[in-house]
Amino acid sequence: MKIDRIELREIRLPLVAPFETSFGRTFERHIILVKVFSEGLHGWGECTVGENPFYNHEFTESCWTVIRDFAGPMVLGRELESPEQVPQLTRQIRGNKMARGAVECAIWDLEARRQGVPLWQLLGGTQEVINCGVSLGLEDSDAAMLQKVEKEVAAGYQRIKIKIKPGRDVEMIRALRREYPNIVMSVDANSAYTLDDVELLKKLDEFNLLMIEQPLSYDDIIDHAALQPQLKTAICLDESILSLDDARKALSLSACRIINVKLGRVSGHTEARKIQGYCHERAIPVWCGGMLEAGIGRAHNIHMSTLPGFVLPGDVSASKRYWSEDIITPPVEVTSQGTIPRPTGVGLGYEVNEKRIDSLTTRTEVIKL
Ligand code: OSB
Ligand code: MG
Repeated sequence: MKIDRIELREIRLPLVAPFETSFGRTFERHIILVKVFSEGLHGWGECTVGENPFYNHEFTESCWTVIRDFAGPMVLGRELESPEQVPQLTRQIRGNKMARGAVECAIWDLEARRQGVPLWQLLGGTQEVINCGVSLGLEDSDAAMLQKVEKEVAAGYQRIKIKIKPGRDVEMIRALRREYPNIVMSVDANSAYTLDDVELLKKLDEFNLLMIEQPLSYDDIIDHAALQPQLKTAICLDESILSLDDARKALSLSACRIINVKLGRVSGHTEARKIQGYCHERAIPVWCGGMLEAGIGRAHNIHMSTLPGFVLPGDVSASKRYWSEDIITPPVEVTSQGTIPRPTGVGLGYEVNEKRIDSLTTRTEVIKL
């Protein structure tokens, strides 16, 4: 296949409720969509980057520039035998994986459509349903937090993840555990702590958590390796893992016992699949993380989560938790068992609502031969 045209657009999509992590609060998403064209067919990707360089170094504006000026031109007009060649074509770009991953994911969708198969099949997915959890943003009060937990437990989600930060950690989790002693619960600090906080982090061991996600610096492996043996609870790395090499290093240093895989953070399906394969061989559980994706990114996450290494519930939840109306139809829905059946249609298996996308678009750019 040869990519003859790439359309970029930015859409703005308000969240149904603000989402707060230790690094800030998001009210409205600014999302870049990538549509790649080849021989009369097309594929869709979504750039899973934040609006600010607060989760990692990338942000919407940096990705727009990197895709438009570098990643897009590097794949345009190239004869591709497989989407797995895309990381090679863009390897000259250092970092900026979310930008590169958006293009790579679009080409995977295109290839699945070209072959007339669902994307999960092209990727080698084996699971018929994927297991879903939710990620709950910070709230000012424990009462508000409890209410959100109650709602999502009732909806059937298999795991509840709570965002924490200094001052909203041990006592809040204690309060939630008092009401919900038996649910599968985890916490995510988004790098809000340092090794000076070991005593505080040890207190979390009391609460039978499935994992503590990314307690220390976003770019650290070594300090996590010092922390893990001091905790009973498994550490899960998110921000620190950008590649298979990072996963290998983290595991060989025992810096974590679980890995969160995010498509954008690791530059797309090719690398995500390598990480899950490596972990699966070693019985290290992985799960699919989320970046407040709209429907296209959400759909890519669903397909990735059918791979055999994805053994823990992911942050892949229903569209309606974030959007009054998604950009795909039907919206992503989750069963009362906390599962999503794998899509049956070709490519992403959802219809992209181009009318809605048009109405949300704030800028467009066409890259062509
Ligand atoms: O660390 O997993 C994270 C959202 C934005 C940035 C980082 C993270 C998150 C989430 C949300 O936890 C997960 C979701 O999309 O539901
Ligand atoms: Mg995280």
